[in-house]
Order: sequence, then structure tokens, then C-alpha cells
Amino acid sequence: MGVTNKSPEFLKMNPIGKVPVVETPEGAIFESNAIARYVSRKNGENSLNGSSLIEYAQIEQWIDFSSLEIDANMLKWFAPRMGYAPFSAPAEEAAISALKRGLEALNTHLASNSFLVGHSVTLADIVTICNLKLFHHGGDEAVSAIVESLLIVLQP
Ligand SMILES: N[C@@H](CCC(=O)N[C@@H](CS)C(=O)NCC(=O)O)C(=O)O
Repeated sequence: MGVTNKSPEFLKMNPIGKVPVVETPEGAIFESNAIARYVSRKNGENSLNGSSLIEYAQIEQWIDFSSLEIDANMLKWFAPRMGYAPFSAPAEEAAISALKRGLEALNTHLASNSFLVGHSVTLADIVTICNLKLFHHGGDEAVSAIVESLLIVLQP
């Protein structure tokens, strides 16, 4: 990171040099959600993408929701606390408030639905659980300690 992901070869696969990138025989793919969509369809259509146009749209809806309302606000909160971005108290307050709004909506939906869409696991559940995984950070004790201290703020 910071070396090979900035090489001309890597920038040909992702012009902003970020991971993840997947190399396929037909070409490279960047952006984690695009990669997830590709992998889920690689062996043909299946229930991960729903079984009707409305289910497909609702899966896309929850993927966008999870990325823009959950993941983006988690990162706006988490990145400055980790020293990856400048800290601003009002910006942190706004991120926490937006994150709570998103999590409350998710909680309400899942209180009466076992899955985000339909009656089995779809790509929406997989993307959402990957985004929420930050809350269960394993491995690095320093990161876990910061996540634990931040989680206290989310308690009702
Ligand atoms: N929207 C991108 C975000 C990718 C991203 O932020 N990757 C980070 C690691 S988690 C990265 O490559 N950072 C290196 C950099 O910013 O140069 C996705 O979902 O794939």
C-alpha cells in the first residue's frame, strides 16, 4: 500500500490507485460494490440478485443505502479518530447523527424482515454486513479500542 498501488500498472486498473481491484480475463474491475455485483453474476443470474425487477431495484436500493448512509458516515466519523483525516467536532456530530438515522432505519426494517429483500439472502445483505463489519473489527487491538469507544456513542 502506498507503493505498488500507485504504480503505472496498478493505475491502469484503478485510476485512483485504491484497493480492492479484481483482474479478470476480460479486464480489471474496481469499486467493491461493482466487484460484488460481478462476482454474484459470474456464474449466471441467481437469487442473490432477486427474482423480479422490483426485487432487483430494492437490492440496489439497499446497496446504495448501505454505502451512502451507513458506510460513508461511519468513515466520516472513524477516519478523523484514526488520524486519517482532520478532526472537526461539528463534522463528527453531523456524521454520528446521520449514521444513527441510517442505523435506526435499518433496525426498523429488520425488526419485521429476516432479510433486506425477499425471503432469502441477497447481495444487499452481503454488502450491508460487510459495511457493518467495522463495528466488529478484529486483529488490531488499537483499532478495536477506538471502535469500542465510538460504539458507546451509538447506544440509545
Ligand atoms: N469506494 C472504494 C473505496 C476503496 C478504498 O477506500 N480503499 C482504501 C483501502 S480500504 C485504499 O485503497 N486506500 C489507499 C489510498 O487511499 O491510497 C471501494 O469501495 O472499493
